[in-house]
Amino acid sequence: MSETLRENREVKDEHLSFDDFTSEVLEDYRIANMSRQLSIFGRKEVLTGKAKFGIFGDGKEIAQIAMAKSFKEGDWRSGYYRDQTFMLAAGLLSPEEFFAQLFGETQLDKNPANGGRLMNNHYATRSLNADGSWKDLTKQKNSSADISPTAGQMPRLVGLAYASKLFRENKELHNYSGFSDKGNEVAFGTIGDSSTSEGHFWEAINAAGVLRIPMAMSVWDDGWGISVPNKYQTTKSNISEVLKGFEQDEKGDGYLIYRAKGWDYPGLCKMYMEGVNLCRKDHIPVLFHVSEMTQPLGHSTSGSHERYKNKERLDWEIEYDPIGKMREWILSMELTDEKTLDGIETAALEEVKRARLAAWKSYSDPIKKEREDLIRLVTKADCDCQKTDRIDEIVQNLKKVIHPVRKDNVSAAKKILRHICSSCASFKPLKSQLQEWLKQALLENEERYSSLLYSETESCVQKIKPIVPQYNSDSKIVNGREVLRDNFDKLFAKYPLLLTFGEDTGFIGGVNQSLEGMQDKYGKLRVSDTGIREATILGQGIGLALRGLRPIAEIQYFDYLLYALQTMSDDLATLQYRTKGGQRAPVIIRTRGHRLEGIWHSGSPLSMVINSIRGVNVCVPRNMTKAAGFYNTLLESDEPALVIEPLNGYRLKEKLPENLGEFKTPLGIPEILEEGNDITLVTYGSCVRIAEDAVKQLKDFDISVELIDVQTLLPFDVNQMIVESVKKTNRIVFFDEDVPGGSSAFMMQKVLEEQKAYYHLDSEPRTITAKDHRPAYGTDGDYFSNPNAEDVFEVIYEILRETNPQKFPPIYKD
Ligand SMILES: Cc1ncc(C[n+]2csc(CCOP(=O)(O)OP(=O)(O)O)c2C)c(N)n1
Ligand SMILES: [Mg+2]
Repeated sequence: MSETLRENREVKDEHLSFDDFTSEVLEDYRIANMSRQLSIFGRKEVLTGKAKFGIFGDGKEIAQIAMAKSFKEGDWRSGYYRDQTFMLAAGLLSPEEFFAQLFGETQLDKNPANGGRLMNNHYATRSLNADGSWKDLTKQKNSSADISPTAGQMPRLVGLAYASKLFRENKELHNYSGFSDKGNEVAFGTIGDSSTSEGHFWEAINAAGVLRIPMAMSVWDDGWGISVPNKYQTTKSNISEVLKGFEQDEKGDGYLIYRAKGWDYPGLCKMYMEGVNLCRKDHIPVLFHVSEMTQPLGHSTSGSHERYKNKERLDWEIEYDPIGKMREWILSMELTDEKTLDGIETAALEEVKRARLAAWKSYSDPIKKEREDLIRLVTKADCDCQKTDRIDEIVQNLKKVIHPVRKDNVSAAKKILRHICSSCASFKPLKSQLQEWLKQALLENEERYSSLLYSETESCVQKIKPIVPQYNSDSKIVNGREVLRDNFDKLFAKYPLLLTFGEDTGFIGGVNQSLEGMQDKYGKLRVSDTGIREATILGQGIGLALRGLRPIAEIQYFDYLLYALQTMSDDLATLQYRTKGGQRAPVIIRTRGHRLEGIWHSGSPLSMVINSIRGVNVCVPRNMTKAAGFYNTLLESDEPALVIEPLNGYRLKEKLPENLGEFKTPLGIPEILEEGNDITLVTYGSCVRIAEDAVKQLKDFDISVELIDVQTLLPFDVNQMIVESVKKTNRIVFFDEDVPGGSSAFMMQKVLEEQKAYYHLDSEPRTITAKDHRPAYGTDGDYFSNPNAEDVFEVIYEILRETNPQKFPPIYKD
């Protein structure tokens, strides 16, 4: 055995026999070849029209195989669309599943990552059973669910790695053995070289360095981001070079940074084994920079790389193809002969062809059968109606589609229905049968494509029983912040998995002191300060929640949620939907808003969230008791939520409930705060107090207002009680301090269109909002930018004046 081989054997396992070592290498070679063929055939499937789009992991095979060797049960991946070889090597993907994803297979047993909801190479393992209960995450290898936005995987990676630290260092968590084996899990990240240009990358790298967490980050460096080369992406065109400042110092602080070439199989194996071992054992973050990777098939099926890579580069990519290099290495090490390797290559090719056929059959057969059933249904009747020809034409066209999809069937059925005459005797049963067919098809497709945006388990927010706050004669009157604080105290005691973190959250207990004393009492692992890094504060929450913890991630002010909005919208809000119930992250995002000062503390851009985070509940409590009640509900449920506390309420007096930690504010249930007959006024959050003031002023003028606090915007009035109010008052105004056409318009659409309040209106429905610009500074800036009690008075007075000009004469000059 040569020296190099002996050295390379040490790369693996010193107890491995030569035969075992050889067979492991050859198995790796098989996987690499199979993966390459998957890319080649996958691309063909797109180019021949059987799949819509394809993006593949060709050229990245060998490093991923090496990485997979260190990926153990309980570990987590947060990666991107090049990782098919890693998934194959880790045993988390079969060739059939690869094709199923490419075709858009909706059966979960065939496409467990996403049930046909995402394009190919977007992976996820299933953490949950069908009933929503947790699987034992330590007994399986885990991949968090991929998203397409470059570097979008980074914030969550911080949380996945941070969970190991908590499970190791917080002894109270050691008996949660289904989530972690005392924190011995590593979170593996992967990212493309160009995506390291994103802010999320830098924020996450810094956060993981500060937190000292077991994050094993690999950069797949192929020198390009589509057509844009490294020199436009990275300072010095070298990511590990510029990350040097993060490298471990003599005190042990910082990253271990490793470098290897994407075609160097033994070097990669050695690097990962050493780096991941240290990462796991000592919870040191590690960066693996894998350069000289190739991309033989180009970026994706959308274009060809010959357009932007010159001949020299293309030739280099052929020469340094990692699979070719691995083959050379195997032969140079005399592990086997050419013939055996040829045999492995052929077998890999055959396996891919078989998998492709099987996956296609499984995907297309049910659709073809659906088409046949539809055609049989339509053609069995015989009729001489004028429109029979039109129906025949639709059927003939449907028959002609070579690769039918469900849309073809449903669209044809809808069109045929239009042409079936209602009078013809022989067609009458056909009409009802086809209506029934269509109804069933739409229901099934609703389940396929629109289910599980929100939880559908027994722990969904709708199933948590509300409990009212209880008071007795000597219940204390306290500042609002104390209601929150004392309630959090109960919650930390009640839920060992609960923790909170954010800017100023730990040592001082929050800028508004609603966590005063909590760090002293519950420790730094449960109540902690973070850097100013909103995206990774949220990502920290998502990753922790994915691993079974119950984080409250605090964003200091609502306006600053913009920094985390991409993560909230693309990652958190879509998580359950995009895995079709395979994963969930019931993180609570706690923030405060409404009316502080000026443009960046307006606290009111609700439309910023309600239209971008469907899938996350949005709670807008009017006081701290309501807010505390939301936390109590949410911690019993399995859903994520944003809770916006009313900033000006921390020092307002509230009665301290006796059943702290227990009372529960329901979501989606508005509250009628004042009964009235003339008009319904709908609002939320801090606007409630302004509305109450206006209602009082209007009473003086004999105008009776029914005041409703919606309490949550998502979900919105699930029992449709606002329309009941409109049936009584026949008039409605929606009031908030968002921009015109913002959340007030959202509420209006819900009530007028969904609840059909339109049919009960006697007056024009109105909205009262802030100005288009964000509020100016100071009391006057606020008064002239935001709606106030006078504005509410005037709009309502005007509406009533229209109905009775004598009783309500004009106040101002027109
Ligand atoms: C935020 C965002 N911007 C742009 C894109 C479009 N896009 C997809 S992949 C890609 C290039 C990524 O290059 P790199 O990170 O080097 O990964 P590679 O594809 O080379 O492996 C771009 C620009 C995207 N998905 N997300
Ligand atoms: Mg690249």
